[in-house]
Amino acid sequence: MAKSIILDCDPGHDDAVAILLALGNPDIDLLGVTTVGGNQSLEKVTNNARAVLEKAHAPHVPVHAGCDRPIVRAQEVAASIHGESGLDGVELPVPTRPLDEGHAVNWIIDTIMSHEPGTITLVPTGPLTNIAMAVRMEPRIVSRVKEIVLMGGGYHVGNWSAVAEFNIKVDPEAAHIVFNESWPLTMVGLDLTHQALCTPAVQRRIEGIGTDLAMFVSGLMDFFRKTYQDNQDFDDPPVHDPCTVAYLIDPSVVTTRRCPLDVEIHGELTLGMTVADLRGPEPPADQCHTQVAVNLDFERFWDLVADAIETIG
Ligand SMILES: [Ca+2]
Repeated sequence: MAKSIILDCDPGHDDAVAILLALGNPDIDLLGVTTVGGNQSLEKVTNNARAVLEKAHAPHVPVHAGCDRPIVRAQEVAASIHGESGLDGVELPVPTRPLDEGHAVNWIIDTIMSHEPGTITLVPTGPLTNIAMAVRMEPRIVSRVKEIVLMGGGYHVGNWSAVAEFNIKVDPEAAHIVFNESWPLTMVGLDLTHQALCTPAVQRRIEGIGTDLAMFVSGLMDFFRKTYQDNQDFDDPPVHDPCTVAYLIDPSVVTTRRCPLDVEIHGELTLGMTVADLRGPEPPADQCHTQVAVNLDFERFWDLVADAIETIG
């Protein structure tokens, strides 16, 4: 049976690929997309999410806009990586479906509470503001969610500071709330996603699919490569967000290690750092609800992404 997911995102070049992987893989049932201010303003990322669904012939998928800023801190966007629109480098179609009514936080709560317990997986690939707000408004969602698989953080490196990753750094209080609830949580952080490089060979393969959508993805990757070369000292862009969906499709694509995790919210130099306690033997599942992603099966990951783009057509 397909896994039902809610994708909570801030598209974002890599968020766009995560949406496509969720749409194009038969093992995922994308219940809806919720948006959060992050890579760009809420208005822009919400438009981008709708445009990507339109481009992928999936305007039927609901989109609900959520929080437009972090819980405590001033908003900080990633225009240096994703451009002024949040999805620079391609022409975006105009969405045909009106934006769905209802705040994303309410929709997330209502969707989880109206489905059977243990059937919905939350996949956040932006700042964790919406998820933190949802759990504060309706704590019963914690025991009803199957699991959370999020893109964010890292146990060795950062990208928005020496030790903090963007999604966590811009709303560390939200991340602190989400990491400290008891639901099973997998952190797909930079340690893993920096292995998901869109190399020239990968990009040529995607272009080889030959569809308008494949060329759209390639256009996104051209822009993403340039900003990663200019701002992050990478040759090829790491396509972070779809690693979460790939793990849900096939857990063998991503190896994991169970360990206690927490988020630093007081540090002067370490604000937004995800602190993983990797000492000692791996704790048993009943004593530790969090795990980190470690190794990516690169070939299999890009097979899944390419297959999804081809399937969507
Ligand atoms: Ca994202």
